[in-house]
Amino acid sequence: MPQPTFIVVSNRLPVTVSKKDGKLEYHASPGGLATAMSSVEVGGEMLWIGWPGITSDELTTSEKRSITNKLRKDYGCIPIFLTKEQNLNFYEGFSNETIWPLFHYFQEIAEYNDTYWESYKEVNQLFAKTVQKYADNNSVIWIHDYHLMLLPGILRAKITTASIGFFLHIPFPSFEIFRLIPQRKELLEGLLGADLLGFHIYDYVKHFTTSVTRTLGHKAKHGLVAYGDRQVRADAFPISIDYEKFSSAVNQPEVKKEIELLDSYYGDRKLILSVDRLDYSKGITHRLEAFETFLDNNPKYHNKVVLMMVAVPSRTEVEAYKDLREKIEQTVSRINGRYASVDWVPVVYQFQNQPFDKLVALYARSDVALVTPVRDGMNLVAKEYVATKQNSTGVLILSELTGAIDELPEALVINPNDRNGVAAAIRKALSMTKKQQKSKLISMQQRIKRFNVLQWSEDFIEQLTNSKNARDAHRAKLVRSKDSEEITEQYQKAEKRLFVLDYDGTLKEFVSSPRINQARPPRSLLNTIKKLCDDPKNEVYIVSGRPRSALDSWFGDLPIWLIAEHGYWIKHNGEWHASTSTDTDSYKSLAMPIMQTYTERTPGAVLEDKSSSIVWHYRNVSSELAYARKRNLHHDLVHALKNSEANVYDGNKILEVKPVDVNKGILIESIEPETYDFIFCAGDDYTDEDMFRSIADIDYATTIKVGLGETLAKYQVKSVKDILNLLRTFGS
Ligand code: GDG
Repeated sequence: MPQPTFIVVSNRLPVTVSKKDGKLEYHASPGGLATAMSSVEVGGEMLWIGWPGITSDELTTSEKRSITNKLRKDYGCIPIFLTKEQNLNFYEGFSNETIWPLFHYFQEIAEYNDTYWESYKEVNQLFAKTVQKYADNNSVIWIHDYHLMLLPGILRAKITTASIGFFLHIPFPSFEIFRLIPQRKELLEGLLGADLLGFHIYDYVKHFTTSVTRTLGHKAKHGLVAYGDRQVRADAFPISIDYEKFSSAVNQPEVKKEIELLDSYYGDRKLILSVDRLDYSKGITHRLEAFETFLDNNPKYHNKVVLMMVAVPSRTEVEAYKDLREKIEQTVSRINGRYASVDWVPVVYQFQNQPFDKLVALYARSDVALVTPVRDGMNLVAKEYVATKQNSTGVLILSELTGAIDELPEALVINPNDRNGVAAAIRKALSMTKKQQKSKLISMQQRIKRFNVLQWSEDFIEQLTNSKNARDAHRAKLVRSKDSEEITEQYQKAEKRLFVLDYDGTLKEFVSSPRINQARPPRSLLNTIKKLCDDPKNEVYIVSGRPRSALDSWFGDLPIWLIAEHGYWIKHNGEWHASTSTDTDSYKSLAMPIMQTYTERTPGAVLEDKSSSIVWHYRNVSSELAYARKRNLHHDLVHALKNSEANVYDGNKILEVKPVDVNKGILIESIEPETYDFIFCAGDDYTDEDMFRSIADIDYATTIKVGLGETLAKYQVKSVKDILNLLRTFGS
């Protein structure tokens, strides 16, 4: 088999193309992603697809061709050329004026604009088209970040069995924030096209799965989302840095030279460092104001401390960034105006990107790193600062609203909105002993070193491969024509055959109401069952959660066994009898009033009172309300029934209270499966798993789950239609 192609897709390529005096230039793009990818091994070719940082409006056709050739040949990259307009509406617009602010909890500045959204869809389609040119069903595709949230879904529809992973580099906000975006449904459906979704920390995973459940109504448990015929996994993969690069850089002569320069300029003044892209999520003005408060409260530090503020230009065309820049510059001027003296400027502000050597020298020389985002997916600056401090001292002050806080709890933890708290942390940092500083640094360094960016990418790819293997294993259970022939052959050879068939969801598609008329078996189904009964070697059981009356009215004329209420009632030769002596009244009287109250309070919910159980159906309740009500009802019922003989079961859009000793597994054991030489048992939900488990070791038992979730059954089919087709092969 050919090796899979590994494709990385991100908005920006690791190489940026620019044009100077009519000549094309190629530079490495900033950021650690390229390093992270350098170690990934999937055996086959690796390609990187993305935008090279220059719009097609600025290029001639022959320049585009030349860029395409060079990027492919020298860098393994495939460029996607965006127009100026797409850059404006897709990148600056939907990505950076809608998603970015909202996902960082700046809902008041998020723009909801149809043109932005149309462009976002268009560019995601454009990316998909290019990916499709290079990918096939065997490929491993890793998509990065919030610009491309629709891409997994678009690709899944085209290349159905490729391994698709997605990593979000920014926070996934809580559902209350996420729900504000009008396109929330489309974005989630797009993401769910992936097999594996990576987030920096578990909080974001939880926010994502809650949003899926409450927006789309799909169940999510332990990060696993059951989505159509697939399972999508969401998990935390905290991104890290190239630890080796930062920890060893201080020894390089160029960096040493820069440190000497800083030393000669600042002497023994304390340096407080602030480094970020100029972005409102980074809390830069909060930082400045806290520093001002620190100066107000601590005159003894005047002339002895300098705040070195590096703000890297970012998204300079977006209005909010222009406003922020102005505000920062005004605040810097105010502070310097208030405190500067002939030989002291308290805030040194640089609105420019620093070369790597200078950046590392700043990390190395600074006594304190002041990292105060009001929201940050992870924050790599904090990790880089800690990694650079080899055999030296320094204090990290870190906002509790960054993802990095989980791995760097030894930092002085601050809330960026607490101006006095941050000022107090600066003072504390400046007065900590060298020993205290070292001990904190060492603990943090050990942690980051163990899990650096290479491990991060390897871990993600490994989990992505595992997801694919799990999916393949899942598919391996699907009944193919060869399996079908084998089952029919066993059937033909057998002398005494048992059929145990669940009804709703197995022999008949679910209907929106539990009412009996809608769920009535069609004539074709009755004929199929009748044909099975016509063979004297066959015994047929229809098992259902429904009440006796429904089964009587549907199948009363057929010579079969009927099992009602999941095994509580059994009918043979015209007589119903209960399979247990549990006193149903005692637990029903506890559960009924609670379930009635919830039904009245929940539009769309239906209560079904069976003789042994009570079922609360929420199939027709809006998914958000269903989520909230079901959780609370489950909790109240478990509490009320804790000393009773009944349990609460969480089924397919139902909650059911039923006796502990009634289940389909106990039922099938009572039928004495060992007295048959062919068993065919089919079902679709959690109650049927008890049957599958109870006959799992019998080699002449064929167990089949209808639907593609996890199962103990030997085989699976996708739909009711498939199981009926299989049943029709018997006796024909
Ligand atoms: C996003 C998420 C998440 C900064 N100034 C200079 C410079 N940098 C480099 C740093 C660091 C990177 O830029 C900044 O990374 P951050 O993680 O701090 O922040 P974002 O750019 O917002 O990144 C963030 C990250 O994605 C990864 O998933 O952690 O939460 O927002 O590496 O060193 N590099 C140079 N000169 C500078 O002046 N050379």
